[in-house]
Amino acid sequence: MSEEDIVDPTHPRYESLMIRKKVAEAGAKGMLADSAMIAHGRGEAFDYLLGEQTIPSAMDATKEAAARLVKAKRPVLSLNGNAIALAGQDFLTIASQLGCPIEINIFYRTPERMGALIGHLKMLNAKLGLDVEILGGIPDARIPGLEGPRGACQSEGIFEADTILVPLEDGDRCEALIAMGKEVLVIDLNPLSRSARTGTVGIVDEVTRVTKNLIQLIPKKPAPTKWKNDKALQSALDHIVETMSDKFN
Ligand code: PTJ
Repeated sequence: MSEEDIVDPTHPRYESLMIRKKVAEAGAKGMLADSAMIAHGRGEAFDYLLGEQTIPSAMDATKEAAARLVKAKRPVLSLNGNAIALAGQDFLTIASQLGCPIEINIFYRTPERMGALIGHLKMLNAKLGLDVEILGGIPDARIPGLEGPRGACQSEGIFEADTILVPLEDGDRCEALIAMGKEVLVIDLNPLSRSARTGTVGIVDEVTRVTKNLIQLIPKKPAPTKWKNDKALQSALDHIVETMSDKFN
């Protein structure tokens, strides 16, 4: 029995430990980058500071992202290893609600990882009875300004998309997509990350909470606003500072 099999449901950090377990299991299946757990740990640290909850500014950002995805002519969900491991099933549901493809676009690209990630999403597609198009396996275009395999993308996916949802994205790619003139909707627990700051809308929240919220919000077809991303990120930072200072008062 592995340590992940003996998570006690009464443990105060049960939810967090179960999410960590998902990352460990996906790693064992060859779906993840070697540094995936480190990236996850960084996210956990920020989530702890946020109180492991969807704060009001994050809910506003999620509503804004839902509105922009619904309004988009060619939306795409760009998923990396961690996003698929944590919320693959929910992302398929969102893609099906929007009638858009998912493109697997990973930083550390190897044929083995791509095969494992495509296989995992296809298995979930079948389990849910969905037929979401999964792109990324046969790239035929490049994101300008991104060298090497991580710039590879598909023309009917990311390359031609007008609006892209990018969870746990690296800052370079977010900048490159913005430079292509796209609306980039970022999910990142770190309000200071380059992705959160560069994206059109930065959702400072844990990816599994965001997907659950998006599934509720998309059918309501909210209207986009004149979104001020800096203001929302500042609000997330203020929340962290206020919560931390309250602990010592
Ligand atoms: O699958 P690949 O090859 O594309 O690689 C994916 C990782 C995540 C390993 C790679 O993109 C990476 O190293 O990412 P970074 O630069 O560590 O950034 C990850 C960001 O995601 C950090 O800012 C974390 O705070 C944030 N993050 C981590 N876990 C979560 C998260 N945000 C939301 N929900 C999470 N569960």
